[in-house]
Amino acid sequence: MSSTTLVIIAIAIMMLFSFGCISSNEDIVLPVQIPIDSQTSTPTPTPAPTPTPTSTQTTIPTHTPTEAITSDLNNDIKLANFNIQVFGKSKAGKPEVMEIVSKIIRNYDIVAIQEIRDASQTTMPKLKEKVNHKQEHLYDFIISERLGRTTSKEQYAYLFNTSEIELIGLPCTYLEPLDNDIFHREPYIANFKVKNGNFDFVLITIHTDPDEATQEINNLPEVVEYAKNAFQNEGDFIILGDLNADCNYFDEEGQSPLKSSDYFWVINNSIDTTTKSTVCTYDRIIITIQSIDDYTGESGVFRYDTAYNLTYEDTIAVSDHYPVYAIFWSNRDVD
Ligand SMILES: [Ca+2]
Ligand SMILES: [Ca+2]
Ligand SMILES: [Ca+2]
Ligand SMILES: [Ca+2]
Repeated sequence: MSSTTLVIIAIAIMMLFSFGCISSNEDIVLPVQIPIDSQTSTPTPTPAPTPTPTSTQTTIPTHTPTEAITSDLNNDIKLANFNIQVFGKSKAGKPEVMEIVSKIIRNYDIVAIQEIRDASQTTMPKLKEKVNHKQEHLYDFIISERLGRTTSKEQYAYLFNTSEIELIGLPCTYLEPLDNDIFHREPYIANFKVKNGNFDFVLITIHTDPDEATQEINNLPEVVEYAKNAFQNEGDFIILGDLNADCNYFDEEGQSPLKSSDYFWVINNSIDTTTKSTVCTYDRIIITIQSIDDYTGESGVFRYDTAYNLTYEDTIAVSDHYPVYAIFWSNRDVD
């Protein structure tokens, strides 16, 4: 056998065993199903509204938050995370709930969603239709496979405004090492880029299992390493999700590998992300240090109950979580 033949066989074997995310490559044809309404309709995209004054804001000292507020609308992108508690057919059948969820989503350019429980796979298409509201908006979504160790499966989704954000590369769920079942629901990883600027970033969303939240949170740096390997040209990695990162499930003041100097916790410990009586910072946005210069310094929890003047019953009918959000510059990226 010639050495050339051996090399060809070796390459073929490597290709057979390669798995996981494929790094961004313009030649890749995406197998993910993204029905693009935007190609068939040409309404003028409506800019996302500015965050309501009812939102609690946090700042980091090196940045002035007022910059974000006074900036041109086209110079930033609004990212949010929302656990829409048991989001499935039952909730999708409640128009008033879907109305509020849609209204919340339209405040942001991209939203990571957790706790989709929907064997029928009809809830996210229905939400997208509602968000787009007769083609006035151009949102689309990508969704993970159904994940979980038990028969109760959950999916993650990213819902994004296609006039502002585009998907690049191939999304994937984190592939755990053999014989090391760390995550109940493996994080969902996807690479995006803003259309009117140069900010590109990888999102990593997770809904941790409450009972094993600490272990799962402490293993998230491994997921970031995996994502860095999959998207080698990227410097900005953003972990966002319902991490259950507080109260009985996680010591938010304690040590964690995710609290190393490589990371900045955008949503700080003082924020209450629960709609019920508990005061817990379960939902988080955590960025790699390379993203600090892309972060405007503006973030917080979106109190949709006060923003939309909802009763307690109407509020908890939507979710037991509030969304959390962070705003990034669309044109200051260097990596
Ligand atoms: Ca697992
Ligand atoms: Ca970047
Ligand atoms: Ca807290
Ligand atoms: Ca960056």
